[in-house]
Amino acid sequence: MRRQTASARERAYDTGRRRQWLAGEARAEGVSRRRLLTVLSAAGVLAPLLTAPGAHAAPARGTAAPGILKPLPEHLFTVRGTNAETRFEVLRGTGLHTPADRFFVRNHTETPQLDAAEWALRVWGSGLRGGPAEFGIDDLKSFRAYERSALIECAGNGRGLFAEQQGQEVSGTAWRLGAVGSGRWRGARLADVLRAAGVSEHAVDVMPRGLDPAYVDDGVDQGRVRRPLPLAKALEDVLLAYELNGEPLPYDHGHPVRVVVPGWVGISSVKWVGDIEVSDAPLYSPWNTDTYRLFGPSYPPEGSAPLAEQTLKAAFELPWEAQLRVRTEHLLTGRAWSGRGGVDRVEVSTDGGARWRPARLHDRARSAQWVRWSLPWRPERTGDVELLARAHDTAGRVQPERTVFNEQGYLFSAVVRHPVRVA
Ligand SMILES: Nc1nc2c(c(=O)[nH]1)N[C@H]1C(S)=C(S)[C@@H](COP(=O)(O)O)O[C@H]1N2
Ligand SMILES: [Mo]
Repeated sequence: MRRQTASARERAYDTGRRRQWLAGEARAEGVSRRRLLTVLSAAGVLAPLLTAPGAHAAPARGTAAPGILKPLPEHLFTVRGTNAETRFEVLRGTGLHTPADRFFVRNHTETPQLDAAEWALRVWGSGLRGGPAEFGIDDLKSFRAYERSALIECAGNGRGLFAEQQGQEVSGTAWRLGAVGSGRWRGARLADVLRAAGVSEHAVDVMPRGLDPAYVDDGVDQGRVRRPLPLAKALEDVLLAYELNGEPLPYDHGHPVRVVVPGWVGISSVKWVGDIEVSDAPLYSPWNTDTYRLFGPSYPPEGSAPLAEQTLKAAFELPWEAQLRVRTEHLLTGRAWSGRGGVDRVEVSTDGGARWRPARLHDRARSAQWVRWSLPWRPERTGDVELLARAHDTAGRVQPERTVFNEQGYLFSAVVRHPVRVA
């Protein structure tokens, strides 16, 4: 119930910020005029002249990921353009947290090799009581350190299943379910840093920006990766993390410092953060206007409110089209997770969805974290089968049979039909 209030709050907030924009109070560098007009038409003042943006070409699938520094052996990763997807089967037996060598990478451009000793975070903007403040890595480490276990999951995780399972074409990287990883993050609380920087009572938005190169999409320079967070979330549980699983952050995951926004879509967790604008007026960037909203026939022309919480998913720790031996007992294992509350029930079907059996859960339900589950299965017949796992979360949600279409293929949440061959 509390969470429903939170999403209602998010909608009200979005409406409020649009009004402020119309009053000339918002800033929106790098947001196309066309997109802003669409967003603003939702405030009811401008007529909805424009439709949602056209589909972008899907990035080509390659065997090397330009710009990723860590090794990407084929048994651990599927490379998709500038990104690398974790093969879910290699999470089997890895524990709650994903080892850095198999943590998925989502890069808009390329990993910059930054030197922690030279790095500094600049906090600036109209939402501060005074001028800008700067924090080096030692300053950041002098704040009380917090450790938080949290998933990072791309909003497009599972996107490939819109086509594969629902026959719907969407734009963007066609991930299966491996654009998610779990980390033990250590760092300073963003709230503490903002307070030290002198955040004022008039601040409404906080926008971290990465130090990786500017993102050019279809020939349009969108500037550096940046996305506003409402101040309420920024003060709640966001970290400026400098460690992953007890080690300094790896280059590809934001070294020396990244933002970690528990439970929210991955784009919120800006890597290689170099500055944070604190604003007394709403901020827009292409990452909360053009993308990371839901567009399509079921949504308003300006799209849904900017995406925040993650959805609900379950996955088998098995290769896609795994070969399993007949008349042998197999221990099916997997993980299930939700951006709202935690997962407290997982059911598995080995007959295409006719009958469901409860899986055993190995972790307690926790927010922004997955649970591991298992179920023994002895297939008696040879042939192709689809295995299904269905998660329920503590907010009362359950995975549906289909996900409502959106053009950019975000927040896939339907029960996945995982193909295996029994031989
Ligand atoms: N600076 C910067 N931050 C970024 C990105 C990026 O390209 N540049 N990608 C975002 C997206 S879309 C996701 S899903 C996560 C991925 O985090 P990971 O690469 O550590 O798994 O980082 C987010 N933060
Ligand atoms: Mo993402």
